[in-house]
Amino acid sequence: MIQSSKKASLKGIITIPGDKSISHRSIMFGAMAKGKTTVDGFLLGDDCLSTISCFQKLGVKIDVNGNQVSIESDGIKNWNEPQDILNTGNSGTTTRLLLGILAASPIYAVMIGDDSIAKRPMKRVIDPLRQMGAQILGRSGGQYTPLAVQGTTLQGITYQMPVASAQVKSAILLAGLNSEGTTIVTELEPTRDHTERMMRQFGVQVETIDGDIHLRGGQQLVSTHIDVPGDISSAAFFLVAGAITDNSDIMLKNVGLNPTRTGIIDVLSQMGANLKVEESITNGEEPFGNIRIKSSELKGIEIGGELIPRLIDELPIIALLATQASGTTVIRDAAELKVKETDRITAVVNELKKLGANIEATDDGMIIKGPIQLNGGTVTSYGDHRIGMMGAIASLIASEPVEIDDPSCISVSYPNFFEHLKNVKTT
Ligand code: SPQ
Repeated sequence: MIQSSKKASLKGIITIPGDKSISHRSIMFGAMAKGKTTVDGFLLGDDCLSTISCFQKLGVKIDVNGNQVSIESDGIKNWNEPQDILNTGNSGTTTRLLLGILAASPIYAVMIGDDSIAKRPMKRVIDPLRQMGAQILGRSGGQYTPLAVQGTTLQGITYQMPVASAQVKSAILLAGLNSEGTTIVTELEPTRDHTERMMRQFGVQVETIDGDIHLRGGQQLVSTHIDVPGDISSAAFFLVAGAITDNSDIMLKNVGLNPTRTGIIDVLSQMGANLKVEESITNGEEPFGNIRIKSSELKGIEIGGELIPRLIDELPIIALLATQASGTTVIRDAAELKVKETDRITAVVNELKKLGANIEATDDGMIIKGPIQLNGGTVTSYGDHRIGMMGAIASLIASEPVEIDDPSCISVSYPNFFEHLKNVKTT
């Protein structure tokens, strides 16, 4: 796909599609609860459709009508044993959270994903689940998919997390919910807390005491209604696009503003971006609001520590942002980027270098010097939606056309990304 080489200005309004993390969890919780759960604002991205298909194979009735979804279940204890393999596609969230759920269910199941999932570490989830009594087999001694799980009765665990990962935390909590005794999780750094918030929406008591998450097993979920706010990780591409293009002024509506996800707003503010969070409303457990962004003069900053889990998925687009900031931007403490859909440190550095950026990889991040005029070229997405979208936004400021080798991967998290881009592009 060829993107235009004419420098663009962006004007208008974009309503940001549903949050991927919350959409996955709405299906999982709705499926575990007895009764009917309804969801508004569901993200119809490929990853969330993989989650739906896995739970349909467990006998859960799921109807999709536009962005509205209804889930009817007899509860986790009454799921069907699937005759077919559960295919989690490209989705790490589906694979790891489903594993935690199945480990404490009465189900035997086999899970597989795509080539990217086959390379992503599963031991980080399997280790604590095994400590709870889970019976899981996986390739290379339980490190990779395909995974086979024989659900059984588990015991709660007290677990100190060795990595900052919402997926590991969530897999343990979801297993803990259906286990005997209490589960206590201590995080390395606070990560996105959508699982804890959704537990409360389904009537489960979960408490954070001195930073530790305490959950009593055996609590019943009460089916409910979930409103999914827009995904700030999707909004991030347009926040950066608005800041780095000339004469731009865009309003992003319905953006999730959960404080465990708003690191991108902190970074843009620290870099001097012309941005305003217009309002913040809480509907249910998740806050959301509108963000207005205009063309900005940016300066380089240091990004690391507790900020990293609050913007981990935004680091590819933040790297592009940093190429347009004056001075040096240092991203550190982000080694987790190496185990995402692709190695995002290598991918970002290679692809932005191709376009002429001054960027170097480090062991746990990158160093970027700016501002620099980007050239055209072909951006390889490595099948990673966030690298593909980074390339598309780079095309707005490049001097020559930018081609993206496989834009189809973007549908994993933002199926109408190109339509939204076209709607706000004025030149
Ligand atoms: O689901 P998946 O493939 O892992 O998606 C990514 C993404 O870029 O969309 C990561 F590659 O987001 C993860 C995120 O990085 C979604 C997530 C969640 O919903 O709990 C948590 C983060 O992963 P982790 O490994 O830090 O827990």
